[in-house]
Amino acid sequence: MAAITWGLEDGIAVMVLDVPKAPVNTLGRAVKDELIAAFASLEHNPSVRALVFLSGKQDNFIAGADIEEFVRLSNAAESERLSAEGQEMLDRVAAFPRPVVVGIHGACLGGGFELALAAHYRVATDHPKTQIGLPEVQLGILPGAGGCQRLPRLVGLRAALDMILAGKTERSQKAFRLGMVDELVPPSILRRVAIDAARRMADGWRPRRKRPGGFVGFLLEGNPLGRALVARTAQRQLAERTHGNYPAPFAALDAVMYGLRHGMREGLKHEARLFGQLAVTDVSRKLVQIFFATNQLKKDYGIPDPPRPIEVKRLGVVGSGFMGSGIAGTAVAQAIVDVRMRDTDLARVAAGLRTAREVLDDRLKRRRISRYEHARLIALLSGGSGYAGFRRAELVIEAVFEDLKTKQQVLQEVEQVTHDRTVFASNTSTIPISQIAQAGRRPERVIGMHFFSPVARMPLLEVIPGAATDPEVITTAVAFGRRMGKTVIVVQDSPGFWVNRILGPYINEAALIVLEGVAIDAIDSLMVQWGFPVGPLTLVDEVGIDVADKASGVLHAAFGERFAPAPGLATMLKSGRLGRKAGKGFYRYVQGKKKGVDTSVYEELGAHPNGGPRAAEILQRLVYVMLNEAVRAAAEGVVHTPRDGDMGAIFGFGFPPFRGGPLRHADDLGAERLVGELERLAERHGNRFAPSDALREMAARHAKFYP
Ligand code: 3H9
Repeated sequence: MAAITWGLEDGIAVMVLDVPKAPVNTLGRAVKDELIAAFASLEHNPSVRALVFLSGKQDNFIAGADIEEFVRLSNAAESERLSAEGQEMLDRVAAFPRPVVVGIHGACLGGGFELALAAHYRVATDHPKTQIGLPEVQLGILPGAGGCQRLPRLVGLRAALDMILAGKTERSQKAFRLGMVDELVPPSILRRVAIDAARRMADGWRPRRKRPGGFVGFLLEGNPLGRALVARTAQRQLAERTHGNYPAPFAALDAVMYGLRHGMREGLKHEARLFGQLAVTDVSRKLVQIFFATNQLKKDYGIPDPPRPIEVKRLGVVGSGFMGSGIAGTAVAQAIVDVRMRDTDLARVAAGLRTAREVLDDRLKRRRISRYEHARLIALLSGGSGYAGFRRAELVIEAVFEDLKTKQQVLQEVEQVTHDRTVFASNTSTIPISQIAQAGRRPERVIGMHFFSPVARMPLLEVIPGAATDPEVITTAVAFGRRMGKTVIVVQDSPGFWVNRILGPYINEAALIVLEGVAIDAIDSLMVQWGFPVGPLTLVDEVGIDVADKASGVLHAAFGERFAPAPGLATMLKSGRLGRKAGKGFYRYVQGKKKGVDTSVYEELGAHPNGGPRAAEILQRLVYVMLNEAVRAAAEGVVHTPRDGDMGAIFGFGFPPFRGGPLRHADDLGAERLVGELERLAERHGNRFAPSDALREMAARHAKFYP
């Protein structure tokens, strides 16, 4: 079956791309060949006055080049060829002797947008599904089909770098404002408007585009000196953002600047060369694996033969503190459900509703929703000091104080006011779900949904079935988590679940290293260089030292000495040093802003920041202690697959994506090497480093997590 079909409508060739049996259009080799052949045959067709290019998919224009093809590329020369062929195809579009107009509805990304850029006029729908951009650097590559050349020429250097270097995708309204598309229309008239534009262009009309970047753009970008300044600034910002761990944005910057200096032809060649080098890097391979793992997780319910989830239309949230209101606000914003909050007194409920509303205000501010949508969503939020409004809820999430008795009592109250099929989810981070469920009449309807703070921003959700949980309850929790925009992993009901279990030893080790005389910010900055978004001590300040202490107590009780909390943390707690929320932790915070290390903490801990172990040793201790625990927990079945474990760490606390996750990183280091190094660390620093049995066994069998 052909992917491309076309028909002639009154002198306008209307070409439609619809890759058979594929959920989205991609530009794989076969499609490219068809496209080249179609353009070649129309070039010489005298009846064709102009061409309109559309997608036949319902909500997708083109998702880009076929990423599956990259995985099969084995060397830089082959990858360079792929890029050069993509460029040739789009040159054909650009050089088509009659006007080419694209009508864009749905995702128009990567190679898809590069095709649109090669066309002569772009009409896009104003629908939220229409997302336009060049996300390539997020896959560790660069726009390799002319995107690094054509976008800066269309929208100006600064706007193009802003898109390309961050791998940004914009909604069509913003894309229109930036000049990435020429016209914005409702979906129902896209085809007609595109054909009209093609007809007008065939009659000689040409769009008049404003100078990209305006007057300042002209001053800054219209001469080599100005451009060099823009490039230097971009380079500096990239170095700050990536710490040199991600080569793709630097290469993309190089491709853009080279093209502006040496012209389009040479620019394209350089772009293809750099694409070739990037596509076979380990970083790109890891990022592509994450892309596919994310897609697999979207369909995986964590159980065999998953039953249909219950469709949640009404959500009850018990507890209107920071977590409860974050859950409520995010549920309204993302899943667009009716949310009823409940807390013990009305003042708390009012505060919770205000915080929940902030999630919506933020979306309005960032123009993610319109004023009208904002008002409509706010109307979905309500609350009270009783359980009124809970009767018809399909799902109730509790986010009350982290205490078994309190949670059990809430479960009993909720059971009294809801129907038999209502799912009760606990947002506990430490308490076993089966213990909470014991107190209820319907333990099979109880499950854990462990969100991370702040809920609106943190992308992971751990779903934890208890011993008696019904499969339908699992699928309902997973499906609702996805509707809330989360990446969901289903994990075992075991202390700390997955994320806190592997995070615990890492944070604890960081605190021990402070006691050995290393400066707090030195430890954090080392781990940021290694690829984490924030260091361990900043992270614990964010989470709350009281919260971390509670989790650490649970892990210590469950797993013994290797989780023994670092001495000194209890002292910090006693003096009210709870982290960011208290204005002081390892760092000081003034009006919510981090203001450097709170040096008085050293005194409180009895530490002297005057040396301590070397950087390489610190790094090894922090990373290896986490990997050891991750391997142990994975072997216990805390996660179903290594993929879940790695995605949990990447999305849960920002394990460096370019390292692929802790289990993939353990594979890269090799179990034998890990065992050897951990034994050495155990000799010097204590038994907490002793390699787990699981790791020893892997080493003996030369086994890996991934094939
Ligand atoms: C590029 O273009 C390079 C060029 O510059 C130069 C080349 C020379 N390839 O996410 P979904 C699959 S790089 C292969 O669930 P949604 C996806 O795996 C590319 N497969 O749908 C899934 O498969 P399955 C730059 C792809 O509606 C299915 O389609 N482009 C591709 O939630 C459905 O996907 C990107 O990085 C692809 N390009 O979201 C965009 N895209 O059903 C990547 C999708 O077997 N894609 N699939 O699991 C996306 O961001 C989202 O898929 C999209 C749709 C927003 C398009």
